[in-house]
This record gives sequence, C-alpha cells and structure tokens, in this order.
Amino acid sequence: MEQHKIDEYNQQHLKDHKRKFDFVAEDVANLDGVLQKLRAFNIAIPSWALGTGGTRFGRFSGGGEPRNLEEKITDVGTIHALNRSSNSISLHIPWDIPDNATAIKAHAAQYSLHFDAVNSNTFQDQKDQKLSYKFGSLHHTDKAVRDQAVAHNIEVIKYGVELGSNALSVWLSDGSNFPGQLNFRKAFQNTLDSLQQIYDALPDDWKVWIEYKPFEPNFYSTTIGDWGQSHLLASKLGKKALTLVDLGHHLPNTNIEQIVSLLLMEEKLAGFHFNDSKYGDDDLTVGSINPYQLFLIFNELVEGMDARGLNHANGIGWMIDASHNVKDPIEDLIQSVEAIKIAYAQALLVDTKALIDAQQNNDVAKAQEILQTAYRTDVRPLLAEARLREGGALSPIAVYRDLQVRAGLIKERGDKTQATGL
Ligand code: RM4
Ligand code: MN
Ligand code: MN
Repeated sequence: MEQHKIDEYNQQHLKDHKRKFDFVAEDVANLDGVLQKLRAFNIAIPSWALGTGGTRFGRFSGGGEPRNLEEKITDVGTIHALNRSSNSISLHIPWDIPDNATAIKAHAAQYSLHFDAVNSNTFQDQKDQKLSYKFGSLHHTDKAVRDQAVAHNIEVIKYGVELGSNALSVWLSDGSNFPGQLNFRKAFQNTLDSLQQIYDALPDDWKVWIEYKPFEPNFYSTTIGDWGQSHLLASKLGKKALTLVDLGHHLPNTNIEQIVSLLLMEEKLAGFHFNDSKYGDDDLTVGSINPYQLFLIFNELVEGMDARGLNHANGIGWMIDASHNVKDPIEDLIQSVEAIKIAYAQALLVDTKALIDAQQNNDVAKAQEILQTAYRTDVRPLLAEARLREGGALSPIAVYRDLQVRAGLIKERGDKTQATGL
C-alpha cells in the first residue's frame, strides 16, 4: 500500500470532506479531545478471519486468500495502512503457528503491527493429536484429556510471550448435547481445576480472558455458557482472570450493555470480540444488524472506563471476531472497524453531565433525548478527519477498490487459495 496513493485520493476529496467535517465539528464540545481519542483507538484483527468463512453446508471461496501467517499479516497491514485503526493481530493457535517468532515480529513491524491476545483451540482435533476433544477439553471426564488441553494452552502462552502478546484468550466448546450426558458440577470443577493450572503458568504481566457462549457446537449445555459462569470462574481464579464478551454469544434480546457495565465495575471485563448477529453466533459485520445496541454498549464503556480512570485505547481488549461468507474479508473488516469507531465516537458525544442530571431527577424522556442526540449524529466525518491526521485514507474502502487490491492479491496468490480459520 503506497502512501502517496492514499495521499492522492485524500487530496482529491479534501474539499468535500472539509465541508462535511466543519458541519459536524461545530457542535462537538472538546473537538480536539475527541479527535485525539479517535486517533488513538485501534481494534485488533483476528488471524482467522482473513479468508472466506463458511457454514456446515458449504464454503464459497473468494480469491487471493492468504496462504500463510505472513500473508495474513500483510492483509492486516493493508487494512491498517488504509484506516490507521487496526494496528494489531490476534492469533489463533494452531491455525497459525508462529514458528519463527523473530521473523514474524519483524514482518509485522514493517506494517507497524503488534500482537494482541493469543487464542487457544481445544474445540477441534488436530492431526497427530493423541486424545480427542469429542467430549470436551478442560472439563473432560478423563484427566489425561484435560492435561493435554492444559498443555496446549501453556504452549500457546509460550508462543504469545515470544511475540510480545500479554493475554491468552480461552474459548471452550465444552458442553453436552443431551440431558443426562454431563454432571454440571463435575464439569465446572474440572474446568476450574484445568484453568487454575493455566492461570498458574501465566507470566506476571499476563491475563487470561475467559469467553462464554450459550450454545453451539453443543446444543443442550455449554460449560461456560454465560457471563455468570465465566465470572464465577474468573473470580475464583484471581485478578489475572477476566471475562471476555463476544457480542454474538448471547441469547436473543439479552441486555449486553448491562452485562458490560457490571463487569467493568467489578474490574472483570477483559474486552470484546466484536461482531453482529440476528439469531445466534452469526459472526456478521459489526454494526450491520443492530448499531444502536453497539452504541449503547459503548456508552456504558466510555462512562464506566472514565469512572475508573481507564485509558480507552488500551484499558481493555478490543478485537473483532467475525466471519465473511459472501464479502471480501478485507472490505468486511474495514466496515467492522468503522462501525466500532462510529459507536465509540457517538458515545464520546454523549452529554454525560446532563445525562447524570436527568437520571438523578428521573427525567426519563430527557435521558433518552440525550442518548439519541448523540446516536443520531453523523460522526463519519470525525472518523475521516482522525484517519487523515494519522495518514490513513478518507475512505478506506474507496481506496481499496480504486487500487484494485484484491485483483492484485489474486494475481499473486492465485484464485484457489484457502486460509486457515473457520
Ligand atoms: C467461537 C468463539 C471464539 C472463536 C471461535 C473460532 O465461536 O467466538 O472466540 O475463537 O469461534
Ligand atoms: Mn469469539
Ligand atoms: Mn463465536
């Protein structure tokens, strides 16, 4: 991605941008502060989402998918060059094994990228694996299986240490498909015991992030099925264990913003896997289905992080966890990052003082007006301005298309490549 091409595009569209920016900027109190925060705010890209996703019914591959970790990093580099908001990558192991950490780090550094949380995988059997995870991993009835899964997690931490990451993200598919299959208490105790061993292997400055999910692949029970179960484990384990919220991991109509608010208050919110969904763990583009919910979540985050004096940019973990079945993954990820930052910018515009007043006085209509005034502001020119000041593109997708990046990737990598991941 050549910088001069981005600059050229920006130059051509500057006048139009300026007009839109001035219009919205006029009403933003503390404009410099808002722009500064937007410039500092980055979201990690998952290494498993740079290829085409699929369902159990099929997969329709797009061309030019990254064939290895280096090429995945290159794609994240492209996204970051365009939006200046995606300066890290989160690895899923063993889908992506950083065999030569020094070389991988150097490759990432070329694009000003670093490594976010590392994710373990005990939901699939790998070839050459001794024992199967068919009936679970950390919760398994057989200690030998649990030991194998614990050892894998400790190995993932080692890879993460070499890459300069500082968090292990654990998502378990452990659960049961039928009533009677599992003793819930024993499954929980085994999980706790296994997590304790992983916890004990964490370096001093590391965290373990415990993700929950209500169903799939198991359809009767999931051993870490909701935030209560994750929080219970995290509080038994200690300060270094926190709850990770994946937006798609809730039953329909769950009030996610309330969960987020309380976890944050309790210093137990690890961070996010952002995506959107209509029915279940749909892994759709962030903000494509329910952008208002996303805004309400960010409203709680901004208020709650400010209450604790946390830096928005790095106080908790910000990651995308999505899957792209019909869109170009790079375009989809650019859209997701944009949606996250739109919600964040809108939350920054909430008149907090007035809201606190309205809440205190039970002025319900006023409280709603305050939130929706912020939500209905078109903040896209603020984001574009922040990107411009960071050297990114006024419109990342437009530049990506103008430069025909995908066509170049197909030429270089071929039409039939398949990236590792879901
Ligand atoms: C799960 C969960 C995990 C992700 C896997 C691929 O549903 O969201 O975070 O690692 O999918
Ligand atoms: Mn997830
Ligand atoms: Mn998921």
